[in-house]
Amino acid sequence: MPQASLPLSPAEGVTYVGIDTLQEQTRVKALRRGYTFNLLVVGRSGLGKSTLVNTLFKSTVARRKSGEEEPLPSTTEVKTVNASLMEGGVRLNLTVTDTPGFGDHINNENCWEPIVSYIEAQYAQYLKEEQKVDRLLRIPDTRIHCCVYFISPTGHSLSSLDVEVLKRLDKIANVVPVIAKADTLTIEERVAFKERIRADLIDHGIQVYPLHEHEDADDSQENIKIRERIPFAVVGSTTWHDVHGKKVLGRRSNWGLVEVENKGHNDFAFMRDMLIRTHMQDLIGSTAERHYENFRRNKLSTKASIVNGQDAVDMKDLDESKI
Ligand SMILES: Nc1nc2c(ncn2[C@@H]2O[C@H](COP(=O)(O)OP(=O)(O)O)[C@@H](O)[C@H]2O)c(=O)[nH]1
Ligand SMILES: [Mg+2]
Repeated sequence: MPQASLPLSPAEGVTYVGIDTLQEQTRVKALRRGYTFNLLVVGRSGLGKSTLVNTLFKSTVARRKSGEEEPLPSTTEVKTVNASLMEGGVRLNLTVTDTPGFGDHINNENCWEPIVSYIEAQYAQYLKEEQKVDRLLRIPDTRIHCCVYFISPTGHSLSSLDVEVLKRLDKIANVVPVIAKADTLTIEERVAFKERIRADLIDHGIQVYPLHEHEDADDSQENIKIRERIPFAVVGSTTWHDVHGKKVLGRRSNWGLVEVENKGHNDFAFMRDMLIRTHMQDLIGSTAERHYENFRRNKLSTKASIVNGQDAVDMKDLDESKI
């Protein structure tokens, strides 16, 4: 009988199978398909959410057109802004959803419900598509891959509303907390405020992104640096200013200019780099593997117990209204 195993090394002069092309095959396929990345911004009115969304678009979309002014989609009425970017042959479909009006009432009891429902509705939609007999080859992904939570720059600590909302959001999505309007705090105030917020997060058992689970040695080096900076103290602006002949986004006051993308001035560029350059794939992956999976497991086990409990449940009764 001949040997069953094939010698794989071309050096040995025998069959070359080509397993080493798998990586390239995967890469080419991913590039062709492109990526979808969905962000949600959450926080009280007036904290600069819409401004930050526009800043993010300007610094990623408009920047590509040599800093020229580009008409921006309005986020006051339309809550979702969308851009399709193409760079180095990679297509990215970037969507940012704004949640106006959150926490604006005197009684903010359950004010997080519309946000939680929105996130869960996207999971439910995906699950519904996945369960269809004739499934789409590629299910449109509207799941929220990252939720940017805006903390008011009070310099004190997290408010009780922040704690209540964060406790709910961290169970269902990747949460990145940011200190809004960081230009209103001094450097010392920022450092102390960040420390207090980190302590509050630990005290309340709130898990923010990046999570410790499943990270390997390379990730953890990078993540340690990010964790030292979290919550990112950000500044947003959609106004271009001229600095030594270069156009930069910034906020001008009587005492000087805060440059949005200057890492010495605030953490906006750190946040953007994490979201777009270093952790996008991980945010997308962990949403699918962890948060969506939890949702799916809960829904399907509820369904299963309903079916077991009532022998003759019609599958029609288990449509999306119960999901
Ligand atoms: N000082 C300061 N003001 C900001 C910043 N971002 C936005 N603003 C201002 O805060 C106000 C409310 O901003 P907006 O983006 O509409 O907040 P939203 O209600 O959270 O969407 C506007 O006057 C903005 O110009 C910031 O980073 N620093
Ligand atoms: Mg707004």
